Amino acid sequence: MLRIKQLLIPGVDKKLLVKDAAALMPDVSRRRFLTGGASLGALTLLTGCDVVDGASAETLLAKVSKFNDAVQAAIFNPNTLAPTYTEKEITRPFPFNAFYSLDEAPDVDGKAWALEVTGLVDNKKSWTLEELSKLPEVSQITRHICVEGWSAIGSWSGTPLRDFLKLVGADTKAKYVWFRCADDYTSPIDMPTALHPQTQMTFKYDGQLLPRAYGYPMKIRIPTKLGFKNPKYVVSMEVTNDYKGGYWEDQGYNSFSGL
Ligand SMILES: Nc1nc2c(c(=O)[nH]1)N[C@H]1C(S)=C(S)[C@@H](COP(=O)(O)O)O[C@H]1N2
Ligand SMILES: [Mo]
Repeated sequence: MLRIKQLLIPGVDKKLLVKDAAALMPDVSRRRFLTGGASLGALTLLTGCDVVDGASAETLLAKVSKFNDAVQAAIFNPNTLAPTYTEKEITRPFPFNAFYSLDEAPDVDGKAWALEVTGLVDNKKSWTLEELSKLPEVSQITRHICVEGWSAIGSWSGTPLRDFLKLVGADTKAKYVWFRCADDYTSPIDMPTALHPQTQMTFKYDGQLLPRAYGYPMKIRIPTKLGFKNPKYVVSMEVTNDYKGGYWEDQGYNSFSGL
């Protein structure tokens, strides 16, 4: 089973580190950090400083202690961009993760597959992979941060979700876009995040057709959110005002889980 286990920083108690960092935060950041689950992953997202990859606990705490009003304002701006990286920084091989092992991952037939678009949209229809492949393509090299305590840098290409939502006439005043997946995974994304410039309908990984491991034929890539809010093997997208829950959200992970 190719599953990445939590890597602990030698000599550092993860829980204590998270607690120490929280204590250093200004009130607003601390509140959001605590309601977001206060995990090492959330700390990585908040600081852009990856303890798992070898930054020391001191480096991380120094960064947190420099949180000031400007940092705070940026964190709560829905247009804050996640950091981007160079080709050379890509993690190889990129990890696979799901609530099961790789051999159990959905084996989707791209020719039979279609993306269902429903809910508060003018144009309710299903989109074939061929139709979707004609949409404009952009690429990003960003860090994926899993709440379980690992992170990895990868390269994803596809169409900005906000462009697609405009194309289908989505009601962008609705609260959520709710995704369902071929493996029965689900996740709701709040509308400001769905409209974030880096939120992507992804069809390629590292310049190649999205491999089965990473969500063929389509995943949603959201670099401003923790990994579990990046649904793979997506089969439907619903624009809705109802909170419909999600696989990890229903098990107590905070639905916000991001910047
Ligand atoms: N459909 C589906 N999407 C999913 C998951 C899953 O189990 N099923 N796991 C999530 C979690 S917890 C993580 S960390 C990432 C892992 O993505 P990767 O395999 O591309 O690294 O997928 C997310 N999206
Ligand atoms: Mo994850």
